[in-house]
Amino acid sequence: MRLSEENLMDVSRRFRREMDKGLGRDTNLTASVKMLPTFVRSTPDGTESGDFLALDLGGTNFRVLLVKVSANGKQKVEMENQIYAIPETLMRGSGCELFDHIAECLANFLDKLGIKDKKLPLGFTFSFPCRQTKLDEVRTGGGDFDIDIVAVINDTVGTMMTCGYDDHHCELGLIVGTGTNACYMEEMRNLELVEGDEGRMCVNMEWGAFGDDGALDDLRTEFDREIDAGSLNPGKQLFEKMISGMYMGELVRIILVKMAREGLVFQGHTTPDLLITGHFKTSYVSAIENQKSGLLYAEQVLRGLGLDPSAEDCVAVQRVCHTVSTRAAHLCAATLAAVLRQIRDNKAAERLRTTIGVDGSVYKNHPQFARRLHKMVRRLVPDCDVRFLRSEDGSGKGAAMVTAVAYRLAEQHAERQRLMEVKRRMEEGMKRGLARDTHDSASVKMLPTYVRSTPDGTERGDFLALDLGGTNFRVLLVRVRSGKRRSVEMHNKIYTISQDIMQGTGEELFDHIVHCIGDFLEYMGLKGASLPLGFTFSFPCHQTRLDQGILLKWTKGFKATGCEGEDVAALLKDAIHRMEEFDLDVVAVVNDTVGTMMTCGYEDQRCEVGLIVGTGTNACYMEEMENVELVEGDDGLMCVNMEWGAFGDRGELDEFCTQFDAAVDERSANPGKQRFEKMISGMYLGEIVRNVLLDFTTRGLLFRGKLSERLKTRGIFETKFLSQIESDRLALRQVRSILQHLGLVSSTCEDSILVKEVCSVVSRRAAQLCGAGLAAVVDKIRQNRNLEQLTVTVGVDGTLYKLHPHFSTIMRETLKDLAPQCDVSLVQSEDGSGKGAALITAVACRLRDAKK
Ligand code: 0WK
Ligand code: 0WK
Ligand code: BGC
Repeated sequence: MRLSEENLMDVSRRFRREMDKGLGRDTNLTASVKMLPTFVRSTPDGTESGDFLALDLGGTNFRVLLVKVSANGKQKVEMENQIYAIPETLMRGSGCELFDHIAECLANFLDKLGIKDKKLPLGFTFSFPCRQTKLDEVRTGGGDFDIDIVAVINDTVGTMMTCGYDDHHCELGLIVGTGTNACYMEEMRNLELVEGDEGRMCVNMEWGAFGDDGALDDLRTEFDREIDAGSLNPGKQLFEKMISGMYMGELVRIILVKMAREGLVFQGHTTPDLLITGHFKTSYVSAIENQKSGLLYAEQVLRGLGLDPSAEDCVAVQRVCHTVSTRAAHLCAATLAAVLRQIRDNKAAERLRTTIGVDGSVYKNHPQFARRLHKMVRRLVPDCDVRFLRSEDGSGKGAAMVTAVAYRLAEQHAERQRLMEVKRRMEEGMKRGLARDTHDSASVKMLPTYVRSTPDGTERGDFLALDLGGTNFRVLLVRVRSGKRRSVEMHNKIYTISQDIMQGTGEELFDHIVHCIGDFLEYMGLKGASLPLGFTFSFPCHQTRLDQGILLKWTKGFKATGCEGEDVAALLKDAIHRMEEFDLDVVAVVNDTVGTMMTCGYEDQRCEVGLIVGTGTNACYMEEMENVELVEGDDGLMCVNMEWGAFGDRGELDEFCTQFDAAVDERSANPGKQRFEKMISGMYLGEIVRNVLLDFTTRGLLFRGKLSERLKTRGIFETKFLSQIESDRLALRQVRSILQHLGLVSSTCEDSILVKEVCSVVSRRAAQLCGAGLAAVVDKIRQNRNLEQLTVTVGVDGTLYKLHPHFSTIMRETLKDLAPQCDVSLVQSEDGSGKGAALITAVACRLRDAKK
């Protein structure tokens, strides 16, 4: 029974070979160590939350658990559990009776907690060898069970997950209890039984069966053979029978019987009790090995078995216990060493740093066993830093974690499916807008902009630019220099556009614009100058040439009369004539997305997309002329202003709209219009949050159900509050000060947490929808050019994109996930679209002068 280090190294090598056989598609069936795929692919990432049920069957105790996982900033897990007996008769009776009993225990538990009506997801720790083809399916040896649960896992997997929750290095799970087994995270490329090579999956090794093919016969002793012969499953689980708690005590007993019969102990006497299987409990072994009280304890046990032991007998018994448990610990260390080498080699690491989650009554109640195991592992694999982490919460917590992760992944998958569908519908909407036959009925208008080329560096001159439609109205003077020292110098002044002017008459609006221009020219000492002008007019305009734009409809709260259906360039010229102070050459009317693309394109030639996420949202991009059916000609490119804010106006997004979106739309200035914009842009996010908070308060989930008058006020929850509340730097108490500003003086800490959660859900959805829309755009450009991989730059502007702490990151992640064949750089525009409008004007002037 004593195994040298050389023996153990040899066992370790044999076991590694068995692992390879188990992993191999062709060799798995004959392998003794089955290396079973578990379909557990990821460990908790801290975002899991919810209530989960868990069953823990297969160890000493059968447990039913309720596990509450919360993820408010600091993840927390609360557990309630109840132990139920599994009578021997049921363990050996019919499967149906066993599962009926389990169901009764579950029902009893739910009753006790008064949660019988709640349909909670359940994770089932079923600690027996199971072949799985997916996480929630099992096929046990001899008979099929198919029950509706979210996850079925082995106790080793549950233990790894339980420990992995506190130590992210944990990638192995070890059980040394009634039985023994281990699992670890294996590279998918090595798992031939499962499709795919990416990432890792947890493998339940079922190492208890090591040696069932004779691999350990030279090491198994006559005592091991006797145990096996007397067991319920002779020839099976041979490694387990050399190690685990179900057999350790029995091994000692059989050895003592032999020694007694050979007169080596108890003066050659045996007793009926000593001859009965199972009468020398495994728990005796560790107690007898105890340095201080072991011998005394040995005497008590032996007297309990009807023996009259001498002091030497007790020492002999203690030595036998030491030998049996040491061999068990060392054999366990040998197989663990093989697994550690596998992981180290998988990572091609010089040194492996890892953690093993451990559970089981032998490991926990037999301190010498644990110590010997640690020591031998470190001797067998000196190039691995191994931490052994005792599982204090049992594998039930791990099962709940697997369920929570499965739920999170299922939710993420469903979310991704939804976003993929949004992308697909946007692609469809783009094609409808581009096509002559379907353009009129299309929601995404895909408006030709007559911007066909980007600056070539020869542009020069002074240009005026107006930037209307965002938060600020700007008048700019842009000085463009060409040649080697080409540069763009800008001077600008911001003017306000009051609500009255936004919603007054068109004449008042354009007179105000011209008044601001006059003020700016004076401020710049350019009174009476006649400069070419580029007009960034950030509303949907139908253009048949660059210097004209028929306003299709107002958005973003503008409602000035007498403008829709009119050429805004003409309206501007009329106002200039009315003013009679200066004359301007209106050369270009451009959308802010186009201006933004141009501004960024001046520095980065790859910039072919413009995106605005501000008061409103929209995008433009360079489309193949042959696809722009509204404009004659098939050569080259033209920038298309998508006006994607209107996506959904024909019901494309109905199933993604919530009651809160409907409430915001109904009370907006343009109900039924700009549905995509109303789910994304700064003008509406605050309102969506306010409506959610109203609903939660009415349902008593917030502010103790007390509505404040201020919270009922439309527009009171500004979108900037979302950016503030979600900023990681902002402590909860500052959230409360924003709530107090909203008249919610008695809000609690919990209220602040929930408000923060609502804000992040609303902004996250907005960023994801934007990412899905952008994925459709860049993939369209890639497909236009039949490219496997596209590299492109997107120029971005808008307050929401610039100020929100997480918007850009979430949008970028969604874009990457939904358009993996596009390498997209998102470049924030620092100079605004006015510069872009001036550059477009400069190009138009260059082309015009070239014709003269
Ligand atoms: C506690 C775990 C359980 C596992 C048991 C093994 O929660 O899933 O089966 O440890 O140890 P045993 O009870 O067999 O000693
Ligand atoms: C700055 C641009 C302007 C655009 C605005 C959008 O210069 O053309 O309309 O961004 O962002 P917002 O001001 O609506 O947040
Ligand atoms: C307008 C677009 C504009 C976008 C961003 C939308 O409401 O329809 O023309 O590009 O807002 O400002």
